Amino acid sequence: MSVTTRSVCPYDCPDACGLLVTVENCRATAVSGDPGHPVTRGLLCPKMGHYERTVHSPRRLTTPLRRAGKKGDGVFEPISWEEATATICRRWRVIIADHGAEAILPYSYAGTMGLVQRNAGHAFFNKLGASRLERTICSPAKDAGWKTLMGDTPAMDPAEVEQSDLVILWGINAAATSIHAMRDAQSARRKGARLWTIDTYRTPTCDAADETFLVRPGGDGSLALGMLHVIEREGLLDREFIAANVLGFKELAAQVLPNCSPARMAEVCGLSAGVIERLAREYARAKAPFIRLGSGLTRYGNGAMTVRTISCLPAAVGAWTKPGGGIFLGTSTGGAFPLQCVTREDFMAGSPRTVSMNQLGGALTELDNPPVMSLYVYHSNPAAIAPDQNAVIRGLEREELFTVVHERFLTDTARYADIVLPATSSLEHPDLYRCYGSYHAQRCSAAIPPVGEAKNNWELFSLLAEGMGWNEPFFRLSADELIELLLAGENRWRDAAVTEKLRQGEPVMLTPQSEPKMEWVTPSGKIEILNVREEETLPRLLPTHAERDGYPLSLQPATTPFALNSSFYEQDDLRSKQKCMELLMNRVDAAVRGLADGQTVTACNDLGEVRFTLRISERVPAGTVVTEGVWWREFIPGERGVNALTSQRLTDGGRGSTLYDVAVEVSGA
Ligand SMILES: Nc1nc2c(c(=O)[nH]1)N[C@H]1C(S)=C(S)[C@@H](COP(=O)(O)OP(=O)(O)OC[C@H]3O[C@@H](n4cnc5c(=O)[nH]c(N)nc54)[C@H](O)[C@@H]3O)O[C@H]1N2
Ligand SMILES: Nc1nc2c(c(=O)[nH]1)N[C@H]1C(S)=C(S)[C@@H](COP(=O)(O)OP(=O)(O)OC[C@H]3O[C@@H](n4cnc5c(=O)[nH]c(N)nc54)[C@H](O)[C@@H]3O)O[C@H]1N2
Ligand code: SF4
Ligand SMILES: [Mo]
Repeated sequence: MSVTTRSVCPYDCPDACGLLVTVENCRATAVSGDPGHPVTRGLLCPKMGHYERTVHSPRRLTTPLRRAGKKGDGVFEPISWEEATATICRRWRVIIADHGAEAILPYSYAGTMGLVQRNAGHAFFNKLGASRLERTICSPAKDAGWKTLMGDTPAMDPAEVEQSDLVILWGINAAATSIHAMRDAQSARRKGARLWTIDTYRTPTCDAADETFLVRPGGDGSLALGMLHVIEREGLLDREFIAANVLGFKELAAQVLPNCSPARMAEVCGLSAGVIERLAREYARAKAPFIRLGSGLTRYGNGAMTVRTISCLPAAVGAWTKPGGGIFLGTSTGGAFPLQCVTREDFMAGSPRTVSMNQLGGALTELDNPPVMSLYVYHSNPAAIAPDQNAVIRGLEREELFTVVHERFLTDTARYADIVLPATSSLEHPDLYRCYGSYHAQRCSAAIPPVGEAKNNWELFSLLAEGMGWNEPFFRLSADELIELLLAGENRWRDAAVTEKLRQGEPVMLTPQSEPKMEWVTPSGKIEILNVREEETLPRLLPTHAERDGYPLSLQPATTPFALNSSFYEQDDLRSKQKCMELLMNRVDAAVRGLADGQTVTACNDLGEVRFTLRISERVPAGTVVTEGVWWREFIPGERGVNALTSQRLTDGGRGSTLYDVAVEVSGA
């Protein structure tokens, strides 16, 4: 007999799609987009069309494992759950006695976005007194840049895009990473809007645009400054809006913009002065220009400043006054559910040290007082996704480091574990989801029983709490009870009726907090182009890190439609659509180096060397090379993936990763 159940896509994607899952004999047999979901409206991305192939993949881990070979070899033997948890707790007690609890480091990110499962370890590690992980790999520079200018002003409603007459997808590969934003942008285009993309190479998103502008990596701040210069010089400002709503435009115009002529900015961003002038004029003359800002351009040494500078554009032309006008970076619905009920910061005694997840390599190999003696990884794959892979792997190879990995698959990270624990997929556990690309939320129950002996994140932390001998009743709550805590009460986002629908598993729209749109939640009550609380009081041109590294080519470790970070490589058909780990290079750069399409090449810099298959491509401008996806080691030609070339350096604001701020040289062989 087959039944169809509602579920939610758990992945780190802005959309948290509503799913319909067909279940036969306790197995998921088909997955489709929920046509009744207000945002998904039946449309799923190619990755999730056969989610059942991930859930029931023969590669799934089904029992706990103990290492039976050298670290990294991937040789294991099965053990029972009792033995696994007893071993972990025993090792941790010894480490705590010898070095203190800070010698234990949790590492997790966003394998699942569900509020319970994603945050399941926080209470446990708070109580343990472990080192705290700064979870900043994705795009904290975006928030930092926005905050400098806009304070706590809530995001506009992205659905307004349909009322815009000029849509700019800026540093976002929406066709791969935000398919519903792409659908809505195309819908605006059908109604007459022009669609521009601004990227570093021609992504699939660019194919759908009227025009594409390719900038030098990390050069968008100069483009925005050049546009502001022209807008000011040619009197295209909305002076009335600025007088009433903006602090410091005069200072920007007097102190910064004079040095930002299109001719000068052209040298930095790579577009011609004429194009910068045209962009400025057309942007300023649009009735309701809408910018959707992605995360690509934030992962640079100047990322926060770039976001801050671009965000000045709608203020300069008064775009905010029009329905459909403004800039959208992502929603923040944090206030809708009281997350502290799950994270339990109150369990923390003292103030353990903090380790940046972007500097795991350094933490494992260089930290002292105490050194990291145990690493507990859950729903993340740092051996593949974290910057400076060589440092991370040197750390994971340390014989005395006790590593535990809770995973669905034997990932690059799990291969280095002393103990591997099998994790459930999202169809096997309940959770509550909100999202960062829109305002919907949904709760779901398990659709099928756990595959093999897999356990979910929360169950496992309950077991570990028991193993540590803790009597705290919190750890005996079920995942459903935690969801109830999150749903308790009502707030500005959700009234009783919305909360009841959530209880029933229906997708709901939370009430956006962006009405009225023109209310600036900053200390001055205005958009603060001049922010005297910052070290840099005004936006200005900042360099990237890599431009000082001395290598000639900018490397973009970009996204693919057929994977999500290092997830989905278990699906053979999705992987084969990506072919192999390619390096896209312009014909000119290939000719200079004597390289031919299809050959193996090595990209290198001071951090490492990585082998790729060369693909000569007109999608990439000269001076830039691109690789898409974060491949598992078993499927690549060499020993290292692209992150052997990315660095542990941080962004100018938000302490984010600088994964796109990379320079390399490429040679044959
Ligand atoms: N299919 C798929 N979907 C995903 C993901 C995935 O890996 N695959 N990852 C998920 C995650 S975790 C995230 S954070 C989001 C990210 O989604 P996006 O915000 O789209 O971020 P990216 O795809 O990393 O980068 C967006 C674009 O920025 C470009 N870019 C890089 N540097 C610059 C620059 O200096 N200037 C400009 N203008 N453009 C630049 C890149 O070439 C890329 O095309 O997507 C999520 N969704
Ligand atoms: N070169 C390069 N590096 C990148 C990026 C890039 O585009 N290029 N993107 C960066 C960005 S934006 C981000 S956000 C990070 C993402 O980095 P991660 O958050 O580490 O993301 P994934 O690679 O998807 O790995 C998630 C893992 O969680 C596991 N998992 C899924 N669900 C569960 C669960 O319920 N429980 C447990 N225990 N495990 C589960 C999956 O099997 C998968 O192996 O990577 C960053 N690194
Ligand atoms: S990965 Fe994103 S677009 Fe694809 S199904 Fe999940 S939420 Fe939707
Ligand atoms: Mo991300």
